[in-house]
Amino acid sequence: MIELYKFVPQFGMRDASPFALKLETYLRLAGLDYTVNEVIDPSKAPKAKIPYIVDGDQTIADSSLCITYLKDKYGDPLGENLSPEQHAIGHALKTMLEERTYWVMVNTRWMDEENQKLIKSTWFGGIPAPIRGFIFGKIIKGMKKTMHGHGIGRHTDAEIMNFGLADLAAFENILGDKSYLFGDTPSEYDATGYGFLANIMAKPFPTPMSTFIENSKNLSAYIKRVETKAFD
Ligand SMILES: N[C@@H](CCC(=O)N[C@@H](CS)C(=O)NCC(=O)O)C(=O)O
Repeated sequence: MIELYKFVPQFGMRDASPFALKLETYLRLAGLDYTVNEVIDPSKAPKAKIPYIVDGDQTIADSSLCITYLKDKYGDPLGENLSPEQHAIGHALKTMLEERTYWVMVNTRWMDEENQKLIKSTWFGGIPAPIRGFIFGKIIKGMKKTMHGHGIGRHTDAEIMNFGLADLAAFENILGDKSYLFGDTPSEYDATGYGFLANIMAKPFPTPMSTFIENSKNLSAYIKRVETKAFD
């Protein structure tokens, strides 16, 4: 049986990690049976990041490597009817969401002082008070360093948000009026789309990006559609 290691549900979200939500959505859409292990501390994960899976004697860390493994071992029911061009577009969209839009989310969610207070008292609420501030402070410092190294952390909040809004506009234009990115049936790229868009809509963190999704002709309905297909 496949074991999925993901975070404890948070902020009304099945998973506050878009990568973990993407992977669980993929498992559901692909019709694969799995069990869930909820992780609190990612530092103990094989690559110190969530999600990962264990399947028999195999441990695979990184949502995309997990999906590649699952497709190789169990088949690719979500990708077999896609053209090479659709795969290429899906790949580009997925990479945009994971390697750039993600950092816009990290900036709004973790660098804003009010959000920091909320995360510290909820997600980190189980950690005893004397060390909670120390651990949380260390995490924020590490994230700032990573964001600076990545480059995104060198821009103003407004510039960063504009990157995110441009990404959402690109996604919206490719989705158009379709039910899913490539027609009437979901593909693995919709698992990524859902993991990220649903997380952008997480209730305690309203941003211009969540407003963009609310005002979009199809994006809110798309989130609901993928969620229903995968989890209902
Ligand atoms: N490329 C990885 C990214 C995973 C990732 O960044 N996970 C974050 C949560 S959203 C994490 O575990 N961060 C913990 C840390 O960096 O300490 C994937 O696709 O799984």
